[in-house]
Amino acid sequence: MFNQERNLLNKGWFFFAIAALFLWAKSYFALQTAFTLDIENGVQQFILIITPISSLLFFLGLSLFFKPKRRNKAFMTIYFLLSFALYANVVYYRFFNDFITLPVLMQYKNFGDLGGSAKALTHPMDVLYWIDIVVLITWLVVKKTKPTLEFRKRTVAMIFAASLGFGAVNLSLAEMERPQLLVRTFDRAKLVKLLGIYNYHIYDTVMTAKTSSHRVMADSDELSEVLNYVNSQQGKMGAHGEYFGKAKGKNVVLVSLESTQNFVIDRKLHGQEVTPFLNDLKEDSFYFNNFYHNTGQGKTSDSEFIIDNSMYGLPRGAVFTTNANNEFNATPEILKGEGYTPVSLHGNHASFWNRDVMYQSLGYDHYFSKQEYDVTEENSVNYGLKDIPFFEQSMPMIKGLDKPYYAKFLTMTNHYPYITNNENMEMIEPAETGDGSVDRYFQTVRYEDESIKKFFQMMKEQGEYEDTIFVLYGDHYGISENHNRAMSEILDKEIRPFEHVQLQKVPLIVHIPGMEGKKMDTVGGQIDLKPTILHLLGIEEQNDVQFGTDLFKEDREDFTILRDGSVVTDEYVYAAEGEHCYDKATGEEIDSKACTPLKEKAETELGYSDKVVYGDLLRFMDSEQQENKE
Ligand code: GP9
Ligand code: MN
Repeated sequence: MFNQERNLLNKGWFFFAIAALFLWAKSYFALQTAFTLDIENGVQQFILIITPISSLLFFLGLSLFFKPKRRNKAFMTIYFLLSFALYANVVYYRFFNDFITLPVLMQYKNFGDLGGSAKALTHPMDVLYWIDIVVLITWLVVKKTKPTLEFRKRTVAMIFAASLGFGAVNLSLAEMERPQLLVRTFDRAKLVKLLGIYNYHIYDTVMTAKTSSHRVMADSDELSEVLNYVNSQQGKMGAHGEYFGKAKGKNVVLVSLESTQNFVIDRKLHGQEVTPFLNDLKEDSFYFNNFYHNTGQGKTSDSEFIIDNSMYGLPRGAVFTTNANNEFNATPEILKGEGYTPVSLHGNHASFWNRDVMYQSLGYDHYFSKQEYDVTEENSVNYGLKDIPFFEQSMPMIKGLDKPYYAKFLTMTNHYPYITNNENMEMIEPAETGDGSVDRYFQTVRYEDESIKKFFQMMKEQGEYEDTIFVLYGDHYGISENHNRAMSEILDKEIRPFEHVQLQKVPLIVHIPGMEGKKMDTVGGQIDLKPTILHLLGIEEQNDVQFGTDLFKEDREDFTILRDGSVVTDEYVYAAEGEHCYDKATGEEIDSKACTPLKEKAETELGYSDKVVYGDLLRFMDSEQQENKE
């Protein structure tokens, strides 16, 4: 028989190792089977294998700091909590197709939804998530003599060193796979895929703590200060454009043109137009050729935020992920109050950019996301559904809506790295700069243009066109500074900070059936779309924090601020990076003093906007309005 001393089952380290193995196995099992993580390559597969290790060694290791008497209990409690976190996500995912976040945990509503169907959401196979706990407890009880968890200091140090090592490898591989993963936080599925479920929760906790501390410190005086600023700005409040009410009661269709910059409009490549349909459309539309995106790291989600709120995105991260539970006064919510049905349509996962949560805060009635489209290998590329099938499949969805609707269509195919996966998609030869992304960009833009053409055809054929106004805009740049060499070849000029700022122009086409087109030179940005749209529909804003102005207003100030602090007016271009000041008409660099007031205004305005978002100041709006009435 075994000597007690030699029996492995009595060894603390053996127990620890087996438990860690169990926990790793079920975490890996969950990552593989319970969530849809779209593993794309061998590196990601490898990440998935190692990703639970660092955090489970770390957390289980914490139990070793307890007094020997308490250690077993501490160990099992931690083990149970980790298992519970894992299983809770598995069940939550079955229902919401998303991962739990702390703010969501605090929103009892979500769990109310879940409550009724919790039973239906558990499967017999789920026993696998719990059976290990039974085994471990039995082990501890049966071997009650001395299943010691007595570790030498050196062993403890090794456990934490291993945790750190695995964590570092995991993080650097993740960063390689998705640069700026932690800063941008665009997608929980991506975070879980690249960091694992436990690290994801640590990250989520830190983020939540950070944003909620800002919120706690804020008070309503700060809101008054911001309102004073906004109301003192020229032409902000109650200033109507010439077209006020001209589209009263019409449906509104917003089309977000993914990564579409204005330089593609009217451009020819190999003698062919890159955007033949948009070029035609703009002739009988209001076409704004001095229109800029104001987005930051939140990319598409920032553009959505800016357009619906007339406030800026954040200097770091995306409002959609950091402050999704704030109080807002967004266009969808306002329009809902006017009898509209606000919806968003997009062929990517509902949780991407936290849209599923944020859309509720913005007042959308429904989000038609990937789940509701028929997405196959063939009809998708890159992030999801290709633009043409996206518009085709969207038609019955919007036809089924109560009118009038406010429907936002987010295109996706023209997204970095600009991939086509079928010859039919390639309607123009790529460019020949030798920079693959830039070269292919023209092909995917051309494809996007075709999809918009089809969309307009279908809207006409199906009788949706006449009663609808169309607002098409580029969401943000597509070609970053990393591609300046190729871009200077395309544009046939050097890309200085001046040209860089000018490249942040995106197309804006406002098409109102039955109304004649006009080229609009006013300098503006996405920040101006909320008042512009509301005014077209004849809706007055209330006492509201909005930083933009109606683009149709005759004497509006030609002005827009980019998220990096750059400013464009009719006279000047101020490039924040390197603090260069240029004469807008000639592109000549001039004395930076000319731009100083612009620079200061940008800092003030962006600062106020950030204050509102970080402090969740709009929650004080009701009391503020009350005071104003008195
Ligand atoms: C994905 C799409 C692209 O849903 O919005 O996001 P982006 O990377 O452009 O922000
Ligand atoms: Mn985008």
